[in-house]
Amino acid sequence: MKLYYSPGSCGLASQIALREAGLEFTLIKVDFKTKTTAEGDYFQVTPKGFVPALRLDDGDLLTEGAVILQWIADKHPEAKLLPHFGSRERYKALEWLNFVASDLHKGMAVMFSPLVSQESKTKFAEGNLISKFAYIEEHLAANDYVLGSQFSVADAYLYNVLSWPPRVGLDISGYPGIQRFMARMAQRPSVRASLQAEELQ
Ligand SMILES: N[C@@H](CCC(=O)N[C@@H](CS)C(=O)NCC(=O)O)C(=O)O
Repeated sequence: MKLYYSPGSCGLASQIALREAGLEFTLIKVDFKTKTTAEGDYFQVTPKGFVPALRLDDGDLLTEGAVILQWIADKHPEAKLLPHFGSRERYKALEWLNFVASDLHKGMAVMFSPLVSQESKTKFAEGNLISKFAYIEEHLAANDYVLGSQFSVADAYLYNVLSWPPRVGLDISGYPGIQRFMARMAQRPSVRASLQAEELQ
């Protein structure tokens, strides 16, 4: 398998999940500016031009981070990366994956956009993102992981996106539950290895 990524971007969660599942994979770095990899034109891999993308051993390609995470978890149920199909806990996990993908991830993406002025970013953070952090804080103040005591791929995604605020000048050090969660995640061998592989440590 090949995971297409760019250092520090939203492919980190997929890499963490692949490692948690004990899977073999090759990392292929995508240059966002040129949309190329060592293999050539990234648009030939996916016309979306986005990471993450996972090339499966049978040649098929999966895109959309939250979907890649579910595929990894479902292909390797022994790793217990998601609750089983049909259970109430499964829908709780999907609820979080969806929240991280649609609200948090894309909200944070505004903060990185060269199309948005700093003034608008500051207003957006105050009017949109702070309430998201507060919601997450309330949950993590009472739970070690998104689903309670058990790690899941939703944690990988949440950790991934919550590592971005300091990069855009958003201070989240005042959320103790989030800080404890980030520290807990940073201890996992899968996370350490992924950060190292992306040369972020
Ligand atoms: N809907 C996609 C969005 C993925 C996405 O936003 N990827 C960003 C990095 S976090 C990207 O590839 N950006 C390319 C660019 O900015 O040129 C998903 O959830 O996987």
